[in-house]
Amino acid sequence: MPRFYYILIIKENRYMKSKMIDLLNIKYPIFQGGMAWVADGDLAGAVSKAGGFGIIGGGNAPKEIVQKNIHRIKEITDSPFGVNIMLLSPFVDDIVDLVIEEGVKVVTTGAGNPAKYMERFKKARMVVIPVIPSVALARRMEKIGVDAVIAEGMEAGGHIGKLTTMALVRQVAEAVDIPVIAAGGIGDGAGMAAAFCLGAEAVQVGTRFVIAKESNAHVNYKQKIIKARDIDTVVSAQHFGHAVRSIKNKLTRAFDKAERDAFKQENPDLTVFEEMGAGKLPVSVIDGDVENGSVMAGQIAGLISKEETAEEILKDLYEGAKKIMAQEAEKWLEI
Ligand code: TUI
Repeated sequence: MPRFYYILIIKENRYMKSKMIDLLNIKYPIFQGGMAWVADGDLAGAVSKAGGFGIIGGGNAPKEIVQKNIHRIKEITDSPFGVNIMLLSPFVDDIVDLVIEEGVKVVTTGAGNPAKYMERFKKARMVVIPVIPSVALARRMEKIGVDAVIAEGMEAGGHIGKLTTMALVRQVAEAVDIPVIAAGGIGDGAGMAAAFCLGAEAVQVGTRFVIAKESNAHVNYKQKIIKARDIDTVVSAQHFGHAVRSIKNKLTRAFDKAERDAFKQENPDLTVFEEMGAGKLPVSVIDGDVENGSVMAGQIAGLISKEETAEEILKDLYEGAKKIMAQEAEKWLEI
């Protein structure tokens, strides 16, 4: 009588197919936006540890601060993470040196064209994923050898382009052969599912992670997002600087007035508009002055109401998208 040995093969839980899961070796195809002042080592570490893709926001911070955050994330987790390089930063060259020195494997870029750094990134065998606001820039980025692009619509918080996520993601996905990550206006599973239907291989979520339990953003900032309605964000400095979306407050009203005044003058003083940027961000994120500081947030803020851990947010997004995809598939089956 032969003996049967049963070998129990415990398979790791299988997740969906996505080129970004394979490229970055992550569990969920969900990036946490590299938000200046908010996306520090603690937040990005919590997201990466839970299986998402945590990104440290370089913003306008000097090298030492970004380095501290990189060291912090390495303390929290061995999981993959990235650093966002904000190309308008006065310290951009230092941050490029830093990510290479620190052996950071993935960079995302924002607010410009990263072409002049590509050779160095590629020599260091880094994965490069720029944010792009148009099809033309997506095509140019594909030509210079980036690994994927983040198509960020104007629903996003912070510095934005002109197209909506719906129009941009679809057109970029048709135009390039590299993977597309959708961003702007995505805050739950339904938004995530919609992005995948448009051709995205992953999503990037910002505003919902601002109110994560592991986020060090000031409680006043978090409360502003929790209380915001769909119509409570506005775009400032659209005509005289870098367009920025944030929650309406005293600062945005001052900018509205400055814009109206500038329109009336032949040679308006534009220096006032530069201040709308990162200079006013720590006033709200760190000091909690949400009237005089810039409360950058996306249009999806109206949907975001609960402080949860990064892990809960990732699970809710993924499981929510999965459920909706299954429900829709059922409806679409031909009888
Ligand atoms: O960069 C962001 N969001 C940001 S950056 C930031 S800090 C800041 N604040 C005020 C003014 C300026 C910076 C706060 N939020 N998102 C990614 C993003 N990139 N949005 C738009 C773009 C973009 C725009 C133009 C990317 C490339 C681009 O290329 C123009 C060119 O050079 O061809």
